[in-house]
Amino acid sequence: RKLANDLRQAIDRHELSLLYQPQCYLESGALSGYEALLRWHHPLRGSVPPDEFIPIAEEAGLIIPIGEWVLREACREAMHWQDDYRIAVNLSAIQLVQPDIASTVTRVLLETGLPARRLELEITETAIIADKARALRNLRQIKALGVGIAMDDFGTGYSSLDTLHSFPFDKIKIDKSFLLQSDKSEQAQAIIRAVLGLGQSLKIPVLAEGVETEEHLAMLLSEGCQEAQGYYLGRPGHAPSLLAQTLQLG
Ligand code: G
Ligand code: G
Ligand code: MN
Ligand code: NA
Repeated sequence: RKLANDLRQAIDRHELSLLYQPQCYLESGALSGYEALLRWHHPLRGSVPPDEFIPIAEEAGLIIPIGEWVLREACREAMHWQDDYRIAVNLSAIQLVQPDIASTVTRVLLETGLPARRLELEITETAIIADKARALRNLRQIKALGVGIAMDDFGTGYSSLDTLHSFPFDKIKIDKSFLLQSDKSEQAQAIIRAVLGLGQSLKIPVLAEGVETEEHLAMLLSEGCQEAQGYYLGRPGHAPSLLAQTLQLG
């Protein structure tokens, strides 16, 4: 309860910020884009993890203004980059079923000037299942703008295959838990291979999350995975435009 009240003022008090984690093409090793990851610095508690405050924001209805802030901030940041990398933004289930979500995305793109093709929205299966008809209608409208739609945390929801069947996703993100367990679990390796095969059959590029070692990277490359993200490739960090400025100064 208390946290929800504090969260209500977090935007105005500039306590929210975004970190950016690189996503890379495996074959060329080139950067493909960044995922924006929300952080909250609470004045007394310090850093509160998103796993903790996003559910609170969702319950209190605050995910609507916070989510719009994230979207605008991420698009604005991406406009400062020299190259036209993609910016990936997580969308909560609550945002996804708002009747005006497509017009919110349209407005933010117009306000910031970001070309639609540079934006990708990451949606979880659970988000779609909550109100499937409405979620799919909104996703179609957003996709029609030219915005990419990625299925996030793939393999952890309860109806992965049905969800893939319902909507033409532009990307599948294999949940990091599979790669993290793959060192010790042949089952986890088999699941990764199966998802890569699924992506190939459906002609949907697959991004593997949780790449923490060189071995992970080598395995994904040999199995034909298209993209990767993880600590081995880069941790979530400060805005790339700020880094570029620092490099120019130094
Ligand atoms: O960055 P980190 O691994 O701590 O993120 C934890 C979880 O919070 C992930 O599931 C991630 O998708 C989610 N998350 C991070 N930023 C956002 C955001 O801006 N909006 C939503 N809805 N979820 C986010
Ligand atoms: O659910 P989503 O995919 O949006 O969450 C991304 C989260 O995964 C971020 O909070 C990020 O900090 C975390 N993450 C990114 N790369 C790695 C990694 O290599 N290992 C682990 N353990 N977590 C990661
Ligand atoms: Mn994500
Ligand atoms: Na994920």
